[in-house]
Amino acid sequence: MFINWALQEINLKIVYYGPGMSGKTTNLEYIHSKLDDSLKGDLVSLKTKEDRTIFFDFMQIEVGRIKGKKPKFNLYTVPGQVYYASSRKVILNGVDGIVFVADSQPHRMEANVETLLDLEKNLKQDNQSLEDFPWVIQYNKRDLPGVESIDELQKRLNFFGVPHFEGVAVRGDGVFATLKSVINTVVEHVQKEL
Ligand SMILES: Nc1nc2c(ncn2[C@@H]2O[C@H](COP(=O)(O)OP(=O)(O)OP(=O)(O)O)[C@@H](O)[C@H]2O)c(=O)[nH]1
Ligand SMILES: [Mg+2]
Repeated sequence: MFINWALQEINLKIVYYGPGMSGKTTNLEYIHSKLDDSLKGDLVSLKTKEDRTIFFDFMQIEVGRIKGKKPKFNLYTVPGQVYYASSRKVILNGVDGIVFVADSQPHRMEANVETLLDLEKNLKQDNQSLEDFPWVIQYNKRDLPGVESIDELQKRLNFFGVPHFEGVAVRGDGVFATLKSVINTVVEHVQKEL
């Protein structure tokens, strides 16, 4: 969190985290395509020619007020591919809330679990933990055949019982429900600190 007292602005950082190809960038693209121009900045994406995120995607949105101050939410995605571990660490710096975008396909279960452990490890280095951090889960790609059941995903990934959402990010299903939930969770957390 960063407060600009002169402008009465609160900057909050939300990071979309998850394994490679789970749909993190697709979430931001959908949000960007639907929000009114007055509420959003440009979507900045750094991608390979195969459309994989290299460093991060970034956009800023403005919604509501917290104790008279204008909150600006800075949305980032991390690159999910295993070898971008150090980028993920850098992007997590100063994070206020996380959306974990899981891939619902059974063959990605292991990647989901590993990425969640990678996230917890990175938070720990910053003296934080998923146990008491504002975060939510999106089970994405629910449109694909043979996806894992929500029960099973919950058992394997949601060990702290955080809010969870089903998503079909390519169609926008669940994208705003997830965003609203993480924003509410972050705002609740921040209000206690102000
Ligand atoms: N069928 C289906 N495909 C999806 C869905 N969401 C995303 N995709 C596709 O999955 C692929 C990867 O999506 P991205 O949003 O680039 O994934 P990412 O998590 O940003 O991947 P990295 O940047 O490599 O970590 C793209 O081809 C998307 O169109 C979904 O809900 N259903
Ligand atoms: Mg991406």
